[in-house]
Amino acid sequence: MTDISTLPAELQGRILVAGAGVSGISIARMLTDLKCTVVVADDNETARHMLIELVDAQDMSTDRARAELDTFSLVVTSPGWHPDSPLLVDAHRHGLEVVGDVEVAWRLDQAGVFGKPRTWLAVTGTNGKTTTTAMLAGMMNEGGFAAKAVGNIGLPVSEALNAKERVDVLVAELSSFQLHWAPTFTPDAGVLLNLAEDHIDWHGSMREYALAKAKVLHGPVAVIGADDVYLTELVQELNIAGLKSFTLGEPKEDQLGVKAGELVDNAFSQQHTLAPADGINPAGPAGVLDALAAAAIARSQGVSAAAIANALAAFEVAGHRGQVVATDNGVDFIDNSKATNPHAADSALAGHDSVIWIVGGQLKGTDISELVIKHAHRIKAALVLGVDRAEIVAALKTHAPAASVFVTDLSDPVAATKEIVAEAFRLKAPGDTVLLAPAAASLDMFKGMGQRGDLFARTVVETIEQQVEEKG
Ligand code: UMA
Repeated sequence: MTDISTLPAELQGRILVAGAGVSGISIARMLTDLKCTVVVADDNETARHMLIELVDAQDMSTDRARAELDTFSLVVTSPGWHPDSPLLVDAHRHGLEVVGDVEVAWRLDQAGVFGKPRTWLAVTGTNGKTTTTAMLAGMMNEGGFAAKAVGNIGLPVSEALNAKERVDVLVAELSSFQLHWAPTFTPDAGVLLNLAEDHIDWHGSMREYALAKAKVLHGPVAVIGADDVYLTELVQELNIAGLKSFTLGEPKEDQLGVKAGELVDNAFSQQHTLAPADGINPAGPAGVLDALAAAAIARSQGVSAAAIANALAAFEVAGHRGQVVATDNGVDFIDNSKATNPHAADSALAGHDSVIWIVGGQLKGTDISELVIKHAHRIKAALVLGVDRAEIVAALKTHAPAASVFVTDLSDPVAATKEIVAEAFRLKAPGDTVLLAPAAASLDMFKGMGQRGDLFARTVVETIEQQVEEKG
């Protein structure tokens, strides 16, 4: 059993865990397993009570925790907590350190609490994080490492550290929130894929958001997407030593890229061919970029070209990231519910000539105008839903006047989806693509982007079945 006096000093006192969600449960469990004294605070009483059924911790309301701040030695916040939350603001005022679950797991791992410290490979960026993380975990496993995809992808980092079977390599998908709360976290290798406006309402500005993400570049291996102008300018300013990058073009020195249809590593070896660019799942430039990013980090850890090629051949993209969910009379229906910001919707819209675009939800402080201007020529119709619909309709009227615009004011997820899908069927003609790529988060109406995509797919399939029945 761990002797508590060997833990970092801030973990020896009474620890306040803010949030009883996925991260809160996992970090509270890890800390109580180490015999730390843990109190969990959450605005939601039911969530708190569920947590203490699972974990040997005390729970209290957020207000009470605020009143007792003097009794704590550290606050471990869940990533979704806004830095302006009264509890966190007061904690700072009391001189208490506030960190996230990733930071705590990292400190404990570095202190040797779980045996030999693990290898941490960090993946972040505005889009493509989950796919890249999953690809990289596949490559590391294929290369003979005991690796696991953790973090924002769903499995909390602390759970992987606590797992019975030792995980040697943590392939961590990290959100800007998690990085914001991880002040000293330094991965062995990190990749920043791309940067576009997202979560501005949380971070306060694009720059703060970008700087949080850039924390993954502070370790011995740092990789960025070279085709992203904002990102390349930012890293020039940050002056990061030994930077490597990846591009869809032919690789220059210190780059991975594409040459004669092959992914080529010219960063960790010289013009070394890794795998064919064709056939990568998901198809299209975004998938190739994710594969290059994952390959860069895998190569930095010594994974062979053959292992990378095998992992890519076996890789299948997770749901809601651009699957064709149905085809009807020459019209593809595509579920890219994962496009929760304009940057992701940009990749989803690219490549289609005539789109019936299902758009809307929570814009999170981002501006959709640029996206509408860029794709105006391909938007045949826009079917708009969600809390920020007025702003989206205004952008469409100004920047895509030729597009027909339909708006649903319904907020019930099933009813709104039915209305939108019925309109799509009314408008569609052979050659069109009906694309769910909302450029916005889903939580104003749906349980998450998964439910939004599932409802869309189900409603489309049911409509087609109904039409077949009516004809038959
Ligand atoms: N809460 C309060 N007061 C607040 C805010 C939250 O009491 O002011 C409570 C809620 O009642 C709830 C808990 O805190 O019980 C939720 O905490 P959380 O929002 O941090 O969510 P978790 O369940 O801990 O999940 C988090 C990530 N969520 C967010 O970053 C919002 C999950 O990413 C991640 O998979 C999980 O940790 C494990 O690491 C999800 C996500 O949406 C997928 N991420 C964003 C994205 O991908 O865009 C960043």
